[in-house]
Amino acid sequence: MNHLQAFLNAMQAGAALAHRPENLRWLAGYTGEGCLFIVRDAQVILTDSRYTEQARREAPDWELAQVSAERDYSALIRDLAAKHGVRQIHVETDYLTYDAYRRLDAALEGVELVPMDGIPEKLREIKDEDELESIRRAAAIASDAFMNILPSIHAGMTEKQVQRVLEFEMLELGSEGVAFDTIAAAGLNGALPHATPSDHVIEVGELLTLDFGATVNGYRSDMTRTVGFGRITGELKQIYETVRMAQQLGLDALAVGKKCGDVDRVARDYIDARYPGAFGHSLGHGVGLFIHEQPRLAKGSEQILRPGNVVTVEPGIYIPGVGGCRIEDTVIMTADGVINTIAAPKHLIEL
Ligand SMILES: [Mn+2]
Repeated sequence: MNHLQAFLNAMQAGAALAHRPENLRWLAGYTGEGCLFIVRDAQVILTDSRYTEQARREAPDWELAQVSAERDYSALIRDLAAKHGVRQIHVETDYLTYDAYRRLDAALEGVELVPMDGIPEKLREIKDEDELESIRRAAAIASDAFMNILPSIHAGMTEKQVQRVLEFEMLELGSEGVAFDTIAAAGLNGALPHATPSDHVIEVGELLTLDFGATVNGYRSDMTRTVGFGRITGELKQIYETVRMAQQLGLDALAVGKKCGDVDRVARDYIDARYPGAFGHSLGHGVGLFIHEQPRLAKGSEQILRPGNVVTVEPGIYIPGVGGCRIEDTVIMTADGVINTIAAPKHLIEL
């Protein structure tokens, strides 16, 4: 079943207006600007002249409505709603700005705006074969890029320099761009789970955490590796091995039918018993067109893992004044088990 069909079924008889770029791509295969008007017997891309040819190429089955100086988005939507007898229309209230919502509401007199309630996002939790293939390719690019740059990164470089080398390599290998802002955190900066790469010069004896991803067809991958420079002391080594074991326990706990919260607990308990309070964030999250999607491997989550889910497993230990470490893979849930899309090794690499 294609995405549009699944969406129409989930919407039942409802009409919808989609604005979120990721949903335009997911529903129509269209990557330009504009919005989608969707009822069961008509699907229309609304855009301006810069994107009409692109829309024809990317979404040949969709009708096109072009805005102009005389007829803006509000006018086009009003006409479409009237033509199709729409009395109620689902909109992405979690995406539209307050102003955009008010404009729509004013333009659509007599039509009730109702929240779409995350229907596309819910459906997107289960990836189809094409989506999984894009994610696997994005994962392979990121993993290969990491392995490729290891010989050229060394103490004396700054976090920003390592970031540039890594991102360049992912682009060389075919990534459309970075999946999210790369994290490169060395030494004491490693205690910040979401550190921004800085001009900090990496020193011998420090750990460097690299959290990064590639993008293929709009789909993302997510991985983290922590490497050491020179000889790593006992304390940091201990932290590293604890994270590595917790990550393996998390991976081993994954299974279709299991509660997300139960997977989180396995890795969390292992770290909490050794480094209480040092692992603050969730164990993992869904990945797809967004870098953070459902399902989340989070404390107390009752959500059940299903075939086609793609999730990260990324425990970490963060200790102010000491440093930190995180190890992360992106994995695919299948009925027959778990496929780890990240091939890069996880033993402590000392450069
Ligand atoms: Mn992640």
